[in-house]
Amino acid sequence: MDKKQVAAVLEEIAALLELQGENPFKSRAYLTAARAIEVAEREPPELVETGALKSLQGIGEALAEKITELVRTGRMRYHEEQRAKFPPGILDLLQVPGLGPKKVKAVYERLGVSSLEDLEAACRAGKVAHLEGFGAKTQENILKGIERLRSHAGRFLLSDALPLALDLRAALAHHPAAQRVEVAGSLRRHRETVEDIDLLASATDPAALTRAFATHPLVAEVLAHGPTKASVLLQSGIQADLRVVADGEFPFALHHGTGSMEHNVAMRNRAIARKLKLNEYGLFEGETFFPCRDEAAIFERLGLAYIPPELREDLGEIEAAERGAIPALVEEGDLTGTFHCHTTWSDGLNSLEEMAAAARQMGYTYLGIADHSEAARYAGGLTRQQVAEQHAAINRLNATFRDFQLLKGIETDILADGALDYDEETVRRFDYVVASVHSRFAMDAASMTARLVKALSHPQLTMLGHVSGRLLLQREPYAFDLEAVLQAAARHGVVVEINANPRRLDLDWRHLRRARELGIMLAINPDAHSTEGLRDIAYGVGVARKGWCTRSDILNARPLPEVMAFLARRKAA
Ligand code: DGT
Ligand code: CA
Ligand code: ZN
Repeated sequence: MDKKQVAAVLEEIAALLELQGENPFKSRAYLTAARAIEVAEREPPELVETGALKSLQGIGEALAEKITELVRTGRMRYHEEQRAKFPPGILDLLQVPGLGPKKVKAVYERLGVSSLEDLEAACRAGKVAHLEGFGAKTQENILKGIERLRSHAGRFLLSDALPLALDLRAALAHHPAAQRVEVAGSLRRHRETVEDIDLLASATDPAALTRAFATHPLVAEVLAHGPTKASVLLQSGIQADLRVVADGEFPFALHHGTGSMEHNVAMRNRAIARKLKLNEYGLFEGETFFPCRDEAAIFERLGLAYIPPELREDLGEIEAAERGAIPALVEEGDLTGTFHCHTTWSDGLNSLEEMAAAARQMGYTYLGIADHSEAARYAGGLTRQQVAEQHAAINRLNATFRDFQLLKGIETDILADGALDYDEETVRRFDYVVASVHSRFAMDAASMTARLVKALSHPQLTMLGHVSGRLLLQREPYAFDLEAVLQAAARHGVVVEINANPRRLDLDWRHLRRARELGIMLAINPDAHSTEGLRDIAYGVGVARKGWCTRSDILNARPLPEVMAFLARRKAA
């Protein structure tokens, strides 16, 4: 059993306990354990056999025993007992956006609803609106949620697909028959969600390579298998397709298979305007084939500078390439540190020391700690006393570092009225302040906009966190006027975060151009709750690149002295 499978069982138990109205601490314990397993450095079987399981944060004797049973036998009796208390479809109901365990419990107990189909029928019959605590509006939202759930079905987070795609690519690239192997499709373009994994290869023996692909250990089922093509279903439920072409065709097939469709159409039209034909097999004038070594050569043939895959969305990249105006996109290696990270002081899994060590290993010269503020009780928000203690701890650690520094930040809740947490004096003690919405998502657009704009006007605010509140494939952004919020951020000189957590990727790349137009400074933050979470920053870099950002657009791509000067200016303002 791998980490994800173990974590999924623990998460399911947490949900089932909540459905039974058990003490919330009990189900929280299972969620904490799931997260500890996910971020553990070792795989579950090793954790079990070495006895290291119990030393993980949040896993006690009883839980360790249950997890051991699961890892050794593939089953956990306790899990099965909890499952047996409900019909199997009930867990699907929890996937409906806005339908928490309390509401699921109500529709199950009072209406006998135990599947998505039942729920939809009950809503359409108007029965849900009559339940206490529901109403017509909730019923309507549930119907919308079911619809959204169905339209999301079959899409995966970039972060679920990319590591698998890279594993497959590496395995294929090592095969003796392989010449070139690349990930194509929406993954190569760094879209936030993807439908499948597209792989493209050239090989001296295509059949041998497709065979290696179809028999890879990640594969659960072979859907189709020919000499130059194969489609498989991976154990995680994601489909992966491999196409193998002759090496001379590879650049054309790669460009075509990378897309987007809209970019491809624009490129094909550009070729036609030059009396050429471009398709997945080549670039032709009449019957004459123009060999191209790589994608850059194709672009060059069409009078264009190389267009990085992230920009291929037909959003002006071809015009820019024609003018030689493709920007030098920011790279992960440009980042000097980051600002929004949690530790065991609030709801993070690793200590200040561990987070600092991990950041230094990544070559950062600073790491900004921004634990939750007092209002975020659900996440162990810091009291004023704890703020003082954490600052003392940071000072002690900083005294031991050379060429590295922890910064004292905070992620303060934006309260319902747009106020920030803490009194003026406490707020001034931080090097910087990130503010985010964590509660009361259901306000109408006008109130939510006013709330955000009010928060942005706070003189001590440095940065706006996860702007839209969306959770990809799970929760839509709250209703608000993004343009008004961006304008307020620009007016007050507030930095806007690109939250790199792969479930958020918020601000969305589609809005980054507007943010830059308004002169807004951006920061790429992992919102890490563990040392491993720091690595999520790569997804944020992908978003920044998709949004045409260069190094100069990103605050944490500047050297520390400049960052400190920026923060100090902000505080003095
Ligand atoms: P996805 O799979 O929904 O996440 O998005 P993509 O972009 O990976 O789409 P996919 O896998 O259907 O196709 C991969 C690429 O192949 C796509 O980005 C563009 C290209 N492609 C596929 N079908 C067509 C087509 O009918 N016309 C053109 N011009 N290109 C296509
Ligand atoms: Ca695809
Ligand atoms: Zn947050």
